[in-house]
Amino acid sequence: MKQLASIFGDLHIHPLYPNHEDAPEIIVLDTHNDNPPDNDNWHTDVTFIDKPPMGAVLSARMLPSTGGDTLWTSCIAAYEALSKPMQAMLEGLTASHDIRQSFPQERYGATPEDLVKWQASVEKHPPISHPVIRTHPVTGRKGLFVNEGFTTRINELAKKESDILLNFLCSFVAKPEFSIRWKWKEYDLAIWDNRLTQHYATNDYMPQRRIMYRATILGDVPR
Ligand SMILES: O=C(O)CCC(=O)C(=O)O
Ligand SMILES: [Fe+2]
Repeated sequence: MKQLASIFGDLHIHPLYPNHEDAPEIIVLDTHNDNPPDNDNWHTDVTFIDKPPMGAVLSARMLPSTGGDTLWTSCIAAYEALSKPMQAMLEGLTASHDIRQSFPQERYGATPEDLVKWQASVEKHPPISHPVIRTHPVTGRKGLFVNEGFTTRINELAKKESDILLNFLCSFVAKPEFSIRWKWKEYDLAIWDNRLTQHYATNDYMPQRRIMYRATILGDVPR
């Protein structure tokens, strides 16, 4: 899996998710009653760094008897469905992305040992700005580049304006018209372009266990 992902580029080592003992580039998402899922929100992976991932590879290693589907949505389709005045208004705006929005201290810094790791990760990853409308570096198509997982603020707007607009944009991308839903079979492997997509891991299988491995491929600076 690591070799497959490496074909596309350098791999990211996640600062907070547990990784595989033999390969730090492989994230192990092992969810069960004592470690409930936290990817049940729409997000683009790792937008809290200056070069967010261009893609990721996800492999299903242990599945619940039902549930645990993953959905992906197109931020290009969402952008193209916005009215022209809304598209024009968003052009040129930037937004802040913060690791703490998806990796809060309450969960990832709960023990003294975790807290040290969490504090170091947060220090290493201060909030970062990216354009609200991004152009895909390969296709040249524009798409929405804000997500519920990490985006905290549209920088140029008043806080209340930003809150309302982010709320709208982050729910708009989730429309079924822009999305697909994957029902996993064991050892299925998904490869996605993370630059202008978001995904959502459904949390509907507790108290069953589900294990996924992820490799994350570094990308370029969003423009
Ligand atoms: O577990 C899943 O289905 C997806 C989890 C996720 O958000 C990810 O691997 O980036
Ligand atoms: Fe994700």
